[in-house]
Amino acid sequence: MSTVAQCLFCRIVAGEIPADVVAENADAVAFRDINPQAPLHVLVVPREHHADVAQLAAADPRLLAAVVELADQVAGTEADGQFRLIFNTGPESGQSVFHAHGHVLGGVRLGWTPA
Ligand code: DGP
Repeated sequence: MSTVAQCLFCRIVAGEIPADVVAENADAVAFRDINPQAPLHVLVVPREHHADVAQLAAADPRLLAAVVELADQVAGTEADGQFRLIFNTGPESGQSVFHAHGHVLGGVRLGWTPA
């Protein structure tokens, strides 16, 4: 875990670390994953720091909805509005950055092999 000051995605939101930003608004930022797993692989993060999606949902459901809306907007532009939205939550799920983020995947027919 990192403090908010050290948080990688807080630093991307603040513009301290470069990222390929594809969309943003007052609530959230969408940028391309550094290690894409599909033709469309964008991360959507709330500007405000929340450690994971469950904590985000509990603290501010409106902000979670804003994250989902920005994901839909990006997929509408880049993947015909069809996408998978994944929020890894906890290390066992594969979460490695502890700032809530949705993986927006699309641009190809997706398989179903989570394990
Ligand atoms: P997760 O494993 O669910 O916590 O996803 C974290 C994602 O963040 C992972 O797919 C790789 C991506 N990532 C890690 N570091 C960077 C970075 O510095 N820039 C960008 N654009 N993506 C990053």
